[in-house]
Amino acid sequence: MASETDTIYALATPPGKSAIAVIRISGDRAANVPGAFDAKCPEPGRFSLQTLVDGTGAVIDQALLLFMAAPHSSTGEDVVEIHCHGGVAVTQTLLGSLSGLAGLRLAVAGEFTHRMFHNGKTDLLGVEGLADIIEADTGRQLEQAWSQMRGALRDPVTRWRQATIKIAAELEAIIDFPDEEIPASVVASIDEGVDALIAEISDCLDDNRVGERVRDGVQVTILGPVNAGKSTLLNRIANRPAAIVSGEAGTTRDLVSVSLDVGGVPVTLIDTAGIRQNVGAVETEGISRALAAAGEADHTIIVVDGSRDDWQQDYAALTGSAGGEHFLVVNKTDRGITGTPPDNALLMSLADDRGFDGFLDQLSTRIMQVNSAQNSAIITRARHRQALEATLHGLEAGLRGNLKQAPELVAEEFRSAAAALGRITGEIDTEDLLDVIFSSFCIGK
Ligand SMILES: Nc1nc2c(ncn2[C@@H]2O[C@H](COP(=O)(O)OP(=O)(O)OP(=O)(O)O)[C@@H](O)[C@H]2O)c(=O)[nH]1
Ligand SMILES: [Mg+2]
Repeated sequence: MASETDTIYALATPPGKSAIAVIRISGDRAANVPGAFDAKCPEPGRFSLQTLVDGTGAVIDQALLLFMAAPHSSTGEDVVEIHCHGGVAVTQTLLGSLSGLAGLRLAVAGEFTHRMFHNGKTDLLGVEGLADIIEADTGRQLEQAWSQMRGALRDPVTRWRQATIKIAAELEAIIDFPDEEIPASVVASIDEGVDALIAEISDCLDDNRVGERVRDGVQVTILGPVNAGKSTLLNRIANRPAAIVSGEAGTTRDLVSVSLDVGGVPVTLIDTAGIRQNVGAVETEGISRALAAAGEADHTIIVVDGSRDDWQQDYAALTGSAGGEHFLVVNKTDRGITGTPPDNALLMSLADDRGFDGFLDQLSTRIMQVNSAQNSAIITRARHRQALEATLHGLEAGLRGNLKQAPELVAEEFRSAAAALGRITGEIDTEDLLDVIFSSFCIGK
């Protein structure tokens, strides 16, 4: 990232035409910016309507200016906001003029939030929560992002970290007196404390990845032999003709995906090429994409044509490729069913809509399971999970260690557990993490 002492600016609203656009300026020179347009910098915390003019005295715009003096701003620095009219010429002229001012430069992606973090305005969980608020497409995602901002993970992590540090410190105090035997009561109390921490953290990890799924969405893949009615099912669920349906086997080649909102959980539903042997290069590629999409899925819907003699073999052959939980849809029951379907089969006829409502209920219930387990929805990213797993690893290793013979090794395990917890909130070695996190931000954030 370029120099952290530069004053930075960026359009905070999307480019294009709008009623109002906001340009944000942060840094030591922010308060001088209004003067460059022959306007006055308002009092801190006050809006003021000002006419902004260019070097020749021509009016660029009449805009509301807001000044927030350091440290009472989102970045912790002096911040000026220009709420101007959202025309292309207005914003481009203002941004062009800003680029010509000494000591000012365009912010890089995520730089405002980066300064917010560096100036102690928020921790890493706050930064991630902010990104999630902006990215939220469904109400459930927004609710989760706010609960994250408010400490759903920060609070327990802080508590666990303090408890772990306390245990390590107790041990180190004992190590300072090597000649004395560690009292049994101390050993018991350390073991008890660590056991309790392990139980709580394991419980938190055992959440069926609810938070990550709400944030990232759930992938549902439709898999099956050619002509079984997969594309018909996708269109029925999406309520529009998203995929081509025809009686010709091998109609679908590429993946066709539609986005759905199932009770606030974003769902990507993917239709795939029918699976069959001995086909041309294009269809073979389609089939390998189908199998890859099924492998990655959280839920796979296997659709077979129940009127065909070999549908049970088709089903058996596909279960191994179905990622996540799978369910079986035996379609075309209007033509009769060959053999006895297994108990888990959902009998359906998309020709006359029979069985569709029951199927949809089942699909929603499975996806909503994710939605209803709200209490445990506090891990929203893989990095949280990895850090908690590392914590657990350290605590368990500490517990297994020999407290009497090698207390310093045990203390070291507890220290590493505490460090893993510190990485979640950003108290411990964050530089490498920051680059990963801020790379997902856009300019102006
Ligand atoms: N009789 C009957 N026909 C159906 C039913 N569902 C779909 N079809 C028909 O079966 C044919 C194949 O349907 P598709 O949805 O294209 O099948 P697909 O599984 O996507 O096929 P591929 O893309 O070739 O793998 C079409 O003519 C559909 O109208 C059903 O329940 N009963
Ligand atoms: Mg198809």
